[in-house]
Amino acid sequence: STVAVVGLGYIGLPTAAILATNGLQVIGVDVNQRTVDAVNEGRVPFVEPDLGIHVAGAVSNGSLKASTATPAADAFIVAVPTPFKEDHTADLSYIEAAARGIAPVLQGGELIILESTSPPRATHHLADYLIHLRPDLSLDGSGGKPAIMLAHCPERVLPGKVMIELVTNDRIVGGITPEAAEMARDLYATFCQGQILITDAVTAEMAKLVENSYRDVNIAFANELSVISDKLNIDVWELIRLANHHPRVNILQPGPGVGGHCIAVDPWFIVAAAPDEARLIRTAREVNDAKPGWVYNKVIKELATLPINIELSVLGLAFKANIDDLRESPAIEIAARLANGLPGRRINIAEPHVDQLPAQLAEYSNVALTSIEDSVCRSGVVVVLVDHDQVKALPAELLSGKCIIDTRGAVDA
Ligand code: SAJ
Repeated sequence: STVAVVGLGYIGLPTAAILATNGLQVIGVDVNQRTVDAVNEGRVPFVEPDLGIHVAGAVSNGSLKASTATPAADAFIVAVPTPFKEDHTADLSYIEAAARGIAPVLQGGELIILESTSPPRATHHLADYLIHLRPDLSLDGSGGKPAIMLAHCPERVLPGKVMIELVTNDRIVGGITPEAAEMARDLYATFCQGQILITDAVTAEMAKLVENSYRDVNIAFANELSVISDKLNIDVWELIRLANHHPRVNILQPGPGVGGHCIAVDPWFIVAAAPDEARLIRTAREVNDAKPGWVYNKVIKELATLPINIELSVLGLAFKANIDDLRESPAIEIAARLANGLPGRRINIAEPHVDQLPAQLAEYSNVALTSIEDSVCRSGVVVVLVDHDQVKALPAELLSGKCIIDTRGAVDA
């Protein structure tokens, strides 16, 4: 059978490639002609380990093709962005655009799966929108009209381990109807070795949001502890290490804030759906969003009494350790505020995973990109923002005598 995967990004392209290498005929659909051309040449337009081999193999044996037009197919997987708007509600316009592509080619009997992380009831919204575009079809065969099968199957893969986690993770499949859920389960069973758990669409949507909110709330707890510990003048890392010896306590690690495209976004979809009830989830977001500003103020305070020729070292820009992804990074936010707030003081930024400063920092003449060692050696104050392995490996001698603000507990000071 044939599957059309709409949206060839970080989730859609790996899913298309896995389906194609497991015996299905797959057409990847994307609005971006360059993405389509790249895939048709067997190339991957972004970095993800092992994805290239899968795409190249599937394209060369003819099981994967890409197109800007949505073709007729037995199943459709929608994996388009669902960013959040200024008011923290989700922007469903990409899902609606995907639906406008799918609607004309439907005949009845097709399976349509929404994979994008979505606010509660987005799958119902997609279903209703498709029926609005195609009033000759139904969701359950009512009125004698042919049915289309709608389901939500949220992705849960960790960037950097996508090709492994796609196969090994358990999957949640939520149907608008039980028949839709069963059809979706059969499709994922072609490549998923984990358990496939069946539920309704809204519960599946919430499960994904809750997983990331759970992590956000727990990181907020750690971040709040770091601020309290600073006030009480105790070492938060020792505090957490000791408390975690309790058999039922497992506190996460504080940091400069929460970055990435999921954990800092998804909890807002729950808050938007239940604003009066989601108090803890909202507060956790606020605690984590406040952390970069707190770190900034702390650095400014340390530097206030130091002569202007004492340089500042900033270690790490990525949103977490050992990746090159700078988008939505609290480290960038802090570095940019420091660059702006410390005119005349030289700031030596080290980020071993990039070879040029990102746009947010490039305009400042007081900022330079350099190596970790050089950054530390020339500076009197060192701010650690990312616990890259190279940062953790810094020898203690290099750091001795310097003022160190370590937001990750990464260095041995
Ligand atoms: N962080 C801390 N302290 C910690 C753990 C993380 O400050 O103890 C920070 C990180 O530095 C980073 C942010 O939180 O800035 C998020 O990093 P992460 O590793 O927790 O998660 P992501 O964003 O890379 O991926 C998450 C994963 N979700 C969960 O672990 C519940 C992944 O499985 C999801 O598929 C992904 O979000 C997604 O796409 O939703």
